Amino acid sequence: MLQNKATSVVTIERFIIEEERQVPDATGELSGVLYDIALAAKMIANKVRMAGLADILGSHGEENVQGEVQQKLDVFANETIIKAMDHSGRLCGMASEEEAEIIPIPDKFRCGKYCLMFDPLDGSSNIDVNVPVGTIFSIVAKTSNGTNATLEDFLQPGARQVAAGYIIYGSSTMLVYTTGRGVHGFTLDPSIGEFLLSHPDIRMPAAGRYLSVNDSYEQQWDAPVKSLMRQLRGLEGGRKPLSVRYVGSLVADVHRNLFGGGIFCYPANTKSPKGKLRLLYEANPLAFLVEQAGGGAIDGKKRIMDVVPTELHQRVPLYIGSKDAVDLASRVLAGKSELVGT
Ligand code: P6P
Repeated sequence: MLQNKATSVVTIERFIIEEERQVPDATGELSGVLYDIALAAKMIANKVRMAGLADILGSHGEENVQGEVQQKLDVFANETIIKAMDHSGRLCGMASEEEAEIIPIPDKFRCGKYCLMFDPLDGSSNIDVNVPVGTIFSIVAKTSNGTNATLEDFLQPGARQVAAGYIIYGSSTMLVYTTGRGVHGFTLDPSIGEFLLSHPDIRMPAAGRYLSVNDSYEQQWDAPVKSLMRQLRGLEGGRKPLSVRYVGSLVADVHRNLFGGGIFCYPANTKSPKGKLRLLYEANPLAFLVEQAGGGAIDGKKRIMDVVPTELHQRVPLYIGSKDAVDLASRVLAGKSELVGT
């Protein structure tokens, strides 16, 4: 189903301002954070686009907090976002997948009222083989007293997000975001260095076409998960089988399903008993965006955006996509399907 296409040239800056004007008590601070994210995205896109040419491929050699070997582009993306955001006076702190602790705003800069959480370059292990990678971001308002953000400000349920989105660095660079007033997509025109509105009011098809899952973990799943995957594949329960599409890059898989409909699943398994994906800067922002587009996102037991975080880098199982498929997942994983265990 082709999404409605924009019919005139609208830059992301103009769109953000027009959205801001619809919010009576808007101060323009959130708009400023979104501009700054778009700027950082352009700088990262430029580097990612050239990755195959410059000698910045290969691992940076140092391990990040996840115990993963960092690609140099990971480091660049992380530093680019921090430098683009830390002096604006709109944030009171940041949290990154690449940093063990929260990132304070330097004393020389003013603090604002928002906290930014981000995965600077998700799926970066795909860079060397030219597979799309992405940046994911989530914004919440500070709730603690005092000027600088505390850990408490970041450990808010996803339902408290004021904005969220991602940038996908693929055949084109797209920025897709929501502030709770629908989901809108902007495509970077590199010839003028502008993100132009290309996909206003994105709606996720209710019935999906795609199943995105790494079933090399099948032996490590529990019975309800195995039954869910068999039902999604049309092997039991009489459902129309979904086509399996798995890139291994979260943003790419979710982006495709956003337009084509479908479900992305990263269940808990014996290797990752709490799942692999991160709640604060992967599951929550994508859940906000997908719900705004008419889809759903659960951890297998509850709505992702209702999970109360306890740690900055905590992991969750993730089932995200078209409402029809996520509702099935919810029933089957809660043991409400007669097929479980067959
Ligand atoms: P697996 C990439 O490393 C990532 O964090 C996500 O982008 C992706 O969805 C997932 O891990 C892939 O994990 O275990 O299937 O390789």
